[in-house]
Amino acid sequence: MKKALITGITGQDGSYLAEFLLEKGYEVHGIKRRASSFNTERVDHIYQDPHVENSRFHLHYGDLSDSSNLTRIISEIQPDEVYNLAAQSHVAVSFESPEYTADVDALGTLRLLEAIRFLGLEKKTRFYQASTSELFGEVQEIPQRETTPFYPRSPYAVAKMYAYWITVNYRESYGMYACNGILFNHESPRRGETFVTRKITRAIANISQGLEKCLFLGNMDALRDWGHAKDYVRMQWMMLQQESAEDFVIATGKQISVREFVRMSAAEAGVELEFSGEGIDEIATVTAADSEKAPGVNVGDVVVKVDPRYFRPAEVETLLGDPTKAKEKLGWTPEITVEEMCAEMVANDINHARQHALLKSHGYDVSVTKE
Ligand code: NDP
Ligand code: GDR
Repeated sequence: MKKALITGITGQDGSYLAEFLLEKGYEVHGIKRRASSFNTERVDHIYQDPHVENSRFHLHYGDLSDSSNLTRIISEIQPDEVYNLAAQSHVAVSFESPEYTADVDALGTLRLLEAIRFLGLEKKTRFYQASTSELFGEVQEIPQRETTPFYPRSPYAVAKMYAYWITVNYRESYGMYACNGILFNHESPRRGETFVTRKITRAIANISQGLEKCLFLGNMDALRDWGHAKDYVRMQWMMLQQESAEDFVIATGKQISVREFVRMSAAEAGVELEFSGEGIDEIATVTAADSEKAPGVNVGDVVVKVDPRYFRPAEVETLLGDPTKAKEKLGWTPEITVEEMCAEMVANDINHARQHALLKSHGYDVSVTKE
């Protein structure tokens, strides 16, 4: 039975990857951080009681900032595959906490690679690094492919650039099977609530059910190549099953703006929007609403505004990936379109919103956490 270690198992990708590897028959180990409250919501459904014989799912306390902890965990598990998905993954937050982001996202990767080497596992353990389209930042070529030069635009992206090159360096220096998946944005109903797609689907759902009045966003002109996390974790595994390690761009090859994603999400919730104004004065007004699907909304309501707080000190305006290499060498193509993904996310958030609305109508005090 193959053993995999996933850092960041409690995150969006970690949870989908753990499900995927369990289905493939792996013994799955994950590193979770100590928190003051439970933080395993995304993997609770696959939790297996460690007291049960033959349990194939194990969680270990750990942190990418702690070398001795990582070395001990890897030494105990002796994994065949390590997927390094843990990171301070929020670009805007990396401007607030640049040093922490560098420690975890850049040096954390080095700590894992060095632990594998130090333990003499460099010929046994295969290593996947969660690299990112943010490396392309101020894009030098459209679309972006494996050979496109990097131009990172945030402390997050700069830290991830170190992680990218140290992974290549350990491959070239020590013959390790170590590779980078340069993944473009990928989302799902499990996406963190402060990333823009989930922030939008959640707010639109809440607004449609009368739980919120207005969604505040930053740069609505930003263009992204959005795929579904389920499609992308499959590719993370495929990259570790080749004869030799190589780096791959994973993307859909299509891009839409943040504004378009808002429009699409609202339409899914039965609300038609018209955008007007420019820059910080841009708003979206309801022009039609399905009273059954969206009882909380009326024609004429202004439901989206711009808040400059969400502008970033340096922005990545446009990202569009070229996944040709992944298609030709690995036979990978994404199966879920952005429209299907958006519909799934809105449906999931409307479900939550309806539950909240029901509780509220029965006198319970439900607050909606926002950023
Ligand atoms: P999430 O933010 O959902 O998950 C990040 C995970 O890392 C969580 O499990 C988090 O733990 C954990 N983590 C954070 N800091 C530490 C630390 N110091 N030590 C140990 N664990 C830590 O990210 P995604 O699942 O979306 O992304 C997975 C990886 O892929 C990340 O590295 C991200 O940068 C990268 N990536 C993501 C893309 C995307 O569009 N989703 C695109 C390209 C790359 P906790 O749950 O406790 O917070
Ligand atoms: P990104 O994702 O920065 O691409 O990083 P995010 O969803 O945060 O932003 C995408 C674009 O939307 C614009 N935007 C807003 N973003 C947020 N979060 N909140 C807002 O209110 C808002 N308004 C507009 C942003 O400016 C940006 O242009 C994600 C993360 O998952 C990284 O870890 C990963 O490496 C990259 O995707 C690929």
